[in-house]
Amino acid sequence: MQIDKETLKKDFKRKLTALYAENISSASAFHKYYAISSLVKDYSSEKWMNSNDNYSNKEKKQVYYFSMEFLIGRLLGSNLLNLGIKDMCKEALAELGIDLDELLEVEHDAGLGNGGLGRLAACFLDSMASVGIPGHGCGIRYDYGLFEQKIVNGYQVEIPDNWLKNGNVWEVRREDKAVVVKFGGEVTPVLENDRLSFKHENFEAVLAVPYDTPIIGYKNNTVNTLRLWSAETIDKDFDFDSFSKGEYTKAVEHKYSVQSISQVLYPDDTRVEGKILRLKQQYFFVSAGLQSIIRTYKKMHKPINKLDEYIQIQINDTHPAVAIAELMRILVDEEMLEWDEAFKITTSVMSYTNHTILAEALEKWPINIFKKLLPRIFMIINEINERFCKEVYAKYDDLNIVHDMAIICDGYVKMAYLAIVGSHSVNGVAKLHTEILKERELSKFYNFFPQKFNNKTNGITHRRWLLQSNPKLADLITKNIGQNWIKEPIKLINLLSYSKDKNFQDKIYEVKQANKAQFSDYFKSKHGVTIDPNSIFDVQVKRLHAYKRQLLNVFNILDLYYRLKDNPSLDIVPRTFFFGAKAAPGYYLAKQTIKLINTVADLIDNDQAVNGKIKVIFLENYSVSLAEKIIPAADVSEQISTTTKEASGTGNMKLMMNGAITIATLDGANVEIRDQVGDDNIVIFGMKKDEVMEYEKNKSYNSTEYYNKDPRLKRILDSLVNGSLGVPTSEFSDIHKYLLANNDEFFVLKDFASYIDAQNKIDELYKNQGKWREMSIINIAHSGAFSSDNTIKKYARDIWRIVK
Ligand code: 26Q
Repeated sequence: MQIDKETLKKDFKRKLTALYAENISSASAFHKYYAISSLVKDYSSEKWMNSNDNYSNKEKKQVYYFSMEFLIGRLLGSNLLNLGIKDMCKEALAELGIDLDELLEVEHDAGLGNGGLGRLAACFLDSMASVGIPGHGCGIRYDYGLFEQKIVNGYQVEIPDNWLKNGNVWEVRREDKAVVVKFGGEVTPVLENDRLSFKHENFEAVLAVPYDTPIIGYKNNTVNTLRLWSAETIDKDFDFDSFSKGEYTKAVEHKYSVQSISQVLYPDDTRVEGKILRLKQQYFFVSAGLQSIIRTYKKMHKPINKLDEYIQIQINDTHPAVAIAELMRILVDEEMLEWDEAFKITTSVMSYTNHTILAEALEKWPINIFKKLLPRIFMIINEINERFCKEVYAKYDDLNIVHDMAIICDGYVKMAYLAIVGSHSVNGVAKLHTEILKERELSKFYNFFPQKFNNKTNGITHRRWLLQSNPKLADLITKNIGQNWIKEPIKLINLLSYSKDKNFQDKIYEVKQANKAQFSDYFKSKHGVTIDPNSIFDVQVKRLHAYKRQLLNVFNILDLYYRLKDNPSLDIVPRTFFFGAKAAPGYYLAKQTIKLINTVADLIDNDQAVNGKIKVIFLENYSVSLAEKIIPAADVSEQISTTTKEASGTGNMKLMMNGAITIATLDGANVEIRDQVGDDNIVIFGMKKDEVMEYEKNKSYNSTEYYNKDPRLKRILDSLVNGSLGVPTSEFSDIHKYLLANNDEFFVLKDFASYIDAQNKIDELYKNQGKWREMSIINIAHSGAFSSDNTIKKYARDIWRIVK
């Protein structure tokens, strides 16, 4: 379907009237947003249907990305862009007196994720559709996404994110495709025709209803599907049994208990708690997803033992790892396959991506909880475990190794081990991360299954993170190297020949200044606060975690503040330090760090002595849509995690792609960014991998030594508890204690001096604008290597065995 401006205008007016019985002059911005979005969805429907038909007619191999999180953000802008009708639509609406940009701002973010892992899933969906891979998402349609953050008196306050309150225009409810998921009850083996089968009784049956969202590829007619499952009671509103017995409260209680399964995203991405509801969420969407995949597969009339030739499932961290046992259940109990054959198919279908090496984030479930909620699944995992333990014993003849590798051990079911044993591929998300998994965290599994381990460095979609969010830069690039980079992002490398071109450097600077001014205007109108667009925009945006070391950033700011107080004529380029970070609601230290950032912001604001040279801005409610505003305006990208702790990072790639210069430790994908741009175009500081590992092994770090040795650190740490920050002395005593009495787990004090040097180097580099702009261009030129299109092609080739 070819849409022109006049058609769109006509369609839009008709839509507004059909939906709301309104015309343009009477409709609210939200109604106009909803009408245009509904129209965009109409325009994509035929492509969606055709893609589905094409996949089933041609019997194409389908990939399913199973994830507890999809951090999509807004869809109107990216859908218009990918359909190739954005400019036309903007003009058409302008002719009707409507500003498209205003409508884009009305859309509520789909915030169904915590951070990196969920956003990666969203970038992968965009890339799979855009490179034409039949790849779909499978997850949970949470009623409430990640909480909205408000800052009250410097503290984080969480507000529920009721993102569906005005409806979600993009989704289609498909009640005709609902399936039943069973929890609890008892399982008894029965012998039938010489074969053991398993009778499941007294279970709780929950209805899983899918809501589908089209995922539109970039100008290629491909439309894939994100299928999110919602939990409902089978007989809709209440349990009629209880109702008819007069037990009214019980009747509605059941309804609420069922609905609670898909009610809310867990907002914690650090410490895993053995919460039964979370396990219920996991099995709920995994079982529903697999049932629907198998049902579709069987419509093709292919033999079940060829499943792996047509279906591939990627599990996003261990959260959906129970899929391995659920597929075994379907193949053995329902499709009547023998165990060995079923296991061969299962491992050939499944692959697992690991996103973390922090021990406290590795999922394990107490046996008693697991067994009670998923009795048959537990039996299956037990069987997988027993067979695996036998193999390990046969190979090593050593019970200690069996103990270390057992899936069920010490009272727990270990999901990472299940994921490894039940998959044909285990990948880390950056070279360094994969090395650490192989050498340390999962070394025993690597020795046992070396062929399964591989690296797939993360990526980001350059369509959202450059083309859409930074149109000025995108236009400038296209003017100079043509538009091929949009379909082939690696072509950004052609910018290299302009890196020393004075004229182009000036243009790059103008774009950055325009983006900074635009952000300052936005911030002024929203918060009434003035930001100097001529200051360096120094940006640290990511979840708040001790290992990400927002504290180190704050300490540099405090040190700079004291230097300015001691010497008001200190020659530095004015700098604005931006922080955007949500803390898990139960993560006390992270929340105190937010209070500290805001306290330092106030201290500086209220001090004439620093003369507007530095400013601290806490960006409330950091989210995908806010990221799209701040990243194009960033000069400096803060990637300062303790080396070995950040699996990859993806914000680092977004910022680089927008021309920011990275100040970083050699952690996660920062290493690969350094390898791309070279040491001269990134500022590296801090401990290296071997050093961190050495200290951890020997337990030889003593933070107090650094406090005693470095008067700058002494002054900063003392200020936390001596009242000089303008808050009661007790306010930050726990941060103080964490760093000194508890010995600073993430080496903030140890890396402090080298970080300060690196920050001084940033200041020097910025003063040399020729050099700075050249660096910026070199970074943009190399950022094509981090397009998730490249990443996804590698998954397709190496893991999913898709030949294109
Ligand atoms: C697990 C169990 C119970 C409750 C919560 C969780 C949970 C939820 C989310 C555990 C971890 C997460 C999210 C992890 C995450 O976002 N990891 C990041 O993944 C990115 C994409 O690979 C990497 O770039 C980051 O380095 C990594 O921290």
